[in-house]
Amino acid sequence: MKTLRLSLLAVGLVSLTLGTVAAQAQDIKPRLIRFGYGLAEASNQGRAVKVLGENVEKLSGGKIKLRAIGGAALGPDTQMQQALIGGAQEMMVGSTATLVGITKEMALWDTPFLINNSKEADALLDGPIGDKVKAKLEEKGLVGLVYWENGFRNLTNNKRAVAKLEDLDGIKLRVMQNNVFLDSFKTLGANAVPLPFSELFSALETKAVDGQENPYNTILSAKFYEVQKYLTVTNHVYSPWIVLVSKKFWDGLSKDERAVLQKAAVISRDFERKDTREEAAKALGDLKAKGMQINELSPAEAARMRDRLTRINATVATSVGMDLWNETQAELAKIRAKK
Ligand code: TK8
Repeated sequence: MKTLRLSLLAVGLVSLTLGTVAAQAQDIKPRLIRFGYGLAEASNQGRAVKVLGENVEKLSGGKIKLRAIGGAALGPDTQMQQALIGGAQEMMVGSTATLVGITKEMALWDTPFLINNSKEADALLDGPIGDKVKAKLEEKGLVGLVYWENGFRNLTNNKRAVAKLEDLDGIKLRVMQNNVFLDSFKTLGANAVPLPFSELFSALETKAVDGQENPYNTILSAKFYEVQKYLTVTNHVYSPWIVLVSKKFWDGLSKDERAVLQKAAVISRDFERKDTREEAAKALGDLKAKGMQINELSPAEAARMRDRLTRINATVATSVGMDLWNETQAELAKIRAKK
């Protein structure tokens, strides 16, 4: 009898202990963030996602984990944006240009030649204008944490070296799924076709399109040099990436958890910009070594292209709203006056 009672007690104790362990495990089970991105792991985007993940984990004391899923394995930018809005995915990084269908103000960043250098880019994006545009995402179910650098975009194609506007005639050029880009390249005389980034390499390889435009870093990391012969230095627009969180997920986080994500995002941003700029500075040499033929536009031709593209400004101003457009111009003047 005594033995039975003792063993019952033992069973009771064991199950009590197991129960507590299970409850604790429940408490400390880390939150999992599925973080999607479009470029390869071996790219400026992939490297920065890794830094973000490490910092999220470190700053949360292991309570939040970030699972990075690159190469558009979770779908192109537009599909991931919808997954974030619906709450089926927690985070992503992608081009602001593909967000225009959701938040029209994002088209501001598509304005050709809006930003002249990295100092202007950082000041504008991290300042009140960048914040204002980012804040517009919330009513659409997204939270924008920080802007990363995609970079100044340049033109590649497989038909001919583009030395003047007329050389673009008839070139079938992939653009992002965005009307400003579509209009810009139509205005320049190219046959512009919108395509998601994830389909671009094979479209170039099968010659479904002749060319595309992206920063040096991406031309390198996406191996476009394997399927593109000519690169023209145009720097026609500065393109940002934006780190996004699903608002549904964000709303369920504690204040501390939000602070962790915000802080890790800022660390990743600072890393990403430095890394991207270092890579871009030597990428042209690397692309040349890979066999690309590179040309710069003469000052006269660059001016003609710029002139033609400024026709797009009026369209952007109308779609983002005249107030935001004017505030942006004023902010840029302020940034440029600061030496
Ligand atoms: C990556 C894209 C890419 C962009 C493009 O998902 O589509 O050309 O420059 O960086 O967002």
